[in-house]
Amino acid sequence: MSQLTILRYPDPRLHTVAKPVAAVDARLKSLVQDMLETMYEAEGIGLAATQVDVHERLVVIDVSEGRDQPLVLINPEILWASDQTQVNDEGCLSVPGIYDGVERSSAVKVQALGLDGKQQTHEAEGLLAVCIQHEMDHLIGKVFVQYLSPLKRNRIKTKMVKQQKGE
Ligand code: K2U
Ligand code: ZN
Repeated sequence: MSQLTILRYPDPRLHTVAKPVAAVDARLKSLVQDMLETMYEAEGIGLAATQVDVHERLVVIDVSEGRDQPLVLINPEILWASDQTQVNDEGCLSVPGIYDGVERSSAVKVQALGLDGKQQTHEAEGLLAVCIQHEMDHLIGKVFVQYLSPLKRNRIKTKMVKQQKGE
């Protein structure tokens, strides 16, 4: 297993639209393990393949207290999202140190392949629902700061660029 480099906003590669995973094979299973190691090390509760510059429809999530219940979603599709919404403070491993409110559906039903290659369906609410929606945004090239005002987004972009220049 190895730790992967997480792309930092405003890296344009974060805006790549991911393609479907073609096969749940040894390559993919190795990538999943590397993504989980990277997520746990970064103290995240989710990570999308887009964030590690792999542009395939794959996310890993673990919202458990014990950080020992990983959820792997391959080719995830949202089947249903509640009309009821909630504003939650969100962060992102690709936008370190930035947190702001984002409105999302309070509950979702998602279908995906598991690591066994079999179709599975998950009904989620609360933090898991937020995380699933956040990660699936990554797969279509969307970063949570795009829900914020242009003023806020430009300030965040300037801050991230300075951070990466070591200023
Ligand atoms: O995609 C990512 O960068 C992972 C996010 C997922 C996430 C964002 C917003 C709300 C829930 C999950 C990171 O885990 S951001 C760090 C974090 C950790 C715990 C709770 C919220 C955010
Ligand atoms: Zn993120």
